[in-house]
Amino acid sequence: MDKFEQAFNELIEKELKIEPRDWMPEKYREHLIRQVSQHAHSEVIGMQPEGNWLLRAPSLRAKQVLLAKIQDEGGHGLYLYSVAETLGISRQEMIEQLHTGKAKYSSIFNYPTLNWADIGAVGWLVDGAAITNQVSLQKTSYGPYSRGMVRICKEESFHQRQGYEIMMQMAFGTPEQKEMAQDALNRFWFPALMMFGPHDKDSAHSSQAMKWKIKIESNDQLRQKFIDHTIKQIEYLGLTCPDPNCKWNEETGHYDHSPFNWDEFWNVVNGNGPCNQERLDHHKKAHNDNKWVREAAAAYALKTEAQVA
Ligand code: BYC
Repeated sequence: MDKFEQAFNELIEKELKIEPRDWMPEKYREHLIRQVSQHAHSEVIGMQPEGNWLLRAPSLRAKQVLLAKIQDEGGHGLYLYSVAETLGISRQEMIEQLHTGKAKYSSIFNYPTLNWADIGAVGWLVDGAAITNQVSLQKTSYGPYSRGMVRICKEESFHQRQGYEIMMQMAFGTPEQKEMAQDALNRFWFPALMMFGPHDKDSAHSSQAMKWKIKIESNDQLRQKFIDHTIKQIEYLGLTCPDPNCKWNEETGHYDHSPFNWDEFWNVVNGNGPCNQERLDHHKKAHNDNKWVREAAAAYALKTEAQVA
């Protein structure tokens, strides 16, 4: 082991941060590029199911709050693309990887948002699951990713509250609204749990990610944490968990759950979910339509640079 590798290992061992200027193993760099770019794509693609309801929000207040949330998600994407760029990949390459299917984005965004209660369920469950993971990632070993997570988590907490507020309005509203809230919970419960990825035993990247402290907690640990605190929120709403086996287990000190439908998960991850094609087509079109903006910004930057010189 040379002195660079030793220095890297010591930083990991002491739970100090690896910074862009530091030496790092090529595999560590590649691992982070994969995870962070996929995280960035998720933030950006995640704007679509919510954007779908902007023009149909039930009040001006609801519209303003939703708009602010969606703009935050775009901002999260930008922080994360910047984090990935510090590892030596360009934004353009990352977008190409998304468009060619080489890079993934979270499975959850391939499900449709059919009505306003779904917007509540997305904010509450999807952002709730995202925060559970991201709070853990605040301690990740790569400095820029860790610091990005601190800011993102602050904003995600507002997003989760936004979703839960909608759920409260629906669940404590008319019987029809309560029914819509229950239906949204029924449809989003299992897909939200699958956001944490496959079981630890089937997770290709977890073991190495945990050795490098990129991941601090495993897929199953985080999923269980999310189930344990969300059940109480379901009870407060007076709704029913769609999983009949989700019962408190005195022995484990956690809630049990039914087996997940991993065939459905892999089907969605591999591009065959209800909205995969629509999400990618929309992104490609927006990217092409906005080419002139990128060109104008680049030309302006060049002009300004020449003036300064
Ligand atoms: N969807 O070895 P594994 C948000 C892939 S929230 C799609 O366990 P890893 C937002 C995985 O990439 C969501 N693919 O992988 C919220 C790998 O395939 P590749 C974003 C998934 O990386 C509200 C393969 O399956 N959050 O943005 O150790 C509004 C094997 O899995 C999924 C993050 O991205 C999935 N659910 O663990 C708007 C958090 N799960 O790459 C936006 C950062 C697994 O070999 N990411 N796969 O082709 C992570 O923490 C980890 O990457 C994961 C997966 C826990 C997601």
